[in-house]
Amino acid sequence: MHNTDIISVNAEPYSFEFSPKHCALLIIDMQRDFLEPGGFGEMLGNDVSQLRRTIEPNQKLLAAWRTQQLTVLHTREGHRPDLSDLPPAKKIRGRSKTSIGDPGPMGRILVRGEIGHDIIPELYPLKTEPVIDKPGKGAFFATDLHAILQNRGITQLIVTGVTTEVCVNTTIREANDRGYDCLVPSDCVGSYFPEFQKMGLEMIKAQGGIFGWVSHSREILAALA
Ligand code: TIU
Repeated sequence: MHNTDIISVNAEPYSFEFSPKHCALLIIDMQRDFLEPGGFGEMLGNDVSQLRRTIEPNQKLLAAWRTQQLTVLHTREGHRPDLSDLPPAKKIRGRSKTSIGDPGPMGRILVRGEIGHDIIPELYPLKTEPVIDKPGKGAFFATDLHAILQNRGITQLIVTGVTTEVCVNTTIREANDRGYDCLVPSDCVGSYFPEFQKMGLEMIKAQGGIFGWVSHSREILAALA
């Protein structure tokens, strides 16, 4: 493959054409707090095994992006240790006894620098891959993601990670309004709720691709090969 090639991926609602040089892999919040037992996700009452099936397909896609020396970015949801960027509404939402900033089994929950806040070892970022620390669900809100993408000439995104209807969907909507094309491989995004996984993907590709495209990682890997 040459970086100037235009690649076509089988997708819905129609094929996704992309220029690898201008297309980044954006991996959302594959953090221990969401994917491992004892973290924030499980604390909210969720079954983390629903998310763990996304690890292997993400590893394959990440390996392909690295092999082709294309842009990879990672995000993490979390807050400053002094919690000055944590909205009080987010802190108290859910009326849980334990909430963001409190001690948990993997350090303080969703606090930057804690073990639980970091990315799972299976998908750990390389030093050359920007990590975007975000206080919200969307990766563009209160971060320098848009500037980093613009500086690299990125106009298209393959968006993966967790969870489908929360941080992945919010980020895709933010990206769409900023002019980016987004493709979502369904096997590389996960939700704690099967019905939200299904509808979260439907909502992206409905109405002629109102927010973007949906495909499967095997289609992206086949197109890249
Ligand atoms: N709870 C839930 O589904 N998700 C989050 O809180 N954050 C992300 O989606 N990353």
